Amino acid sequence: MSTVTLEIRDHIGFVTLNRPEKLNSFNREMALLLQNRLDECASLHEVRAVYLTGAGRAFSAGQDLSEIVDPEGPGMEKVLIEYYNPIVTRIRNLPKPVVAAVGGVAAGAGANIALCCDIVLASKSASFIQAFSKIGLIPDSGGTWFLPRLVGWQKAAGIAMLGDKVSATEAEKMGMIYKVYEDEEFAGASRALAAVLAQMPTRALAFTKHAFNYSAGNSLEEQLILEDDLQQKAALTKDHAEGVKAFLEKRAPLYKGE
Ligand code: T3D
Repeated sequence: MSTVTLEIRDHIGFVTLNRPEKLNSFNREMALLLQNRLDECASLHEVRAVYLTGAGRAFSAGQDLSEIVDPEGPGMEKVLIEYYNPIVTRIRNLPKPVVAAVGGVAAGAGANIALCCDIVLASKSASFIQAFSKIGLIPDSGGTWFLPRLVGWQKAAGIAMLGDKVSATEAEKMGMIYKVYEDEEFAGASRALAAVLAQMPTRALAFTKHAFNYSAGNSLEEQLILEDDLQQKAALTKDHAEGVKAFLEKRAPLYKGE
């Protein structure tokens, strides 16, 4: 069985981290395969939303620590450059919404890969752990960039330095994630949300994502110019024309991601 599976249904690319016996911790094979799966989702027109999740009781426990102590293993420098930085960059640049469906523990790089997704959903029993400080490391996979922006400097510093286990409910309260669902509702509700995204005007969502990516580094003036540029592109899409036409005809729009 593949360590990262991709199944396409109803315009959603279901990407599943699949080493449940190791809590979906990343070894080389899984990290490179996730990159390939994300590339497939980016390039296939039929995929209009991505649903990233973990098999079994974890989203992901981050780096497979047994690989790190293996003398034949990749070593620290390679792990970031070959594994995690390309994963985070791919998720942020993927021109479609990426939903992280966190149904269990997300630790270390696993937590930060979830947090770099566009919309993070969690089951009530899930948790997020910046496990790095416990083993003498710093938050990677974009953790030092995303966390302060999501929850503010103080909360981010506490969570990163203490390595606290943050429950899904706390994470939702502090704005770290979008929504928590009761465990028994989680699978259905999170897939339903991805299904809604997959029926939306995909290119407008991609432009929105692009604008968000740049907002952290841009001045207001620069951002207004970027919005103008992207809005002009959005205005030329078939989905925009369909949205306006459907509104005037008092019917539901039928978007095609074009
Ligand atoms: O050099 C570098 O490492 C740079 C890269 C950094 C990126 C990172 O992600 S660093 C952070 C790495 N992750 C961690 O430190 C988390 C380690 N795991 C845990 O703290 C705990 O497993 C959890 C809090 C996530 C879950 O705890 P619990 O009690 O629910 O499960 P468990 O019993 O600890 O784990 C179950 C199995 O998964 C167990 O295997 P076994 O004994 O049944 O054969 C455990 O060893 C394995 N496992 C869990 N996490 C990892 C792992 N195996 C390898 N690597 C892991 N990260």
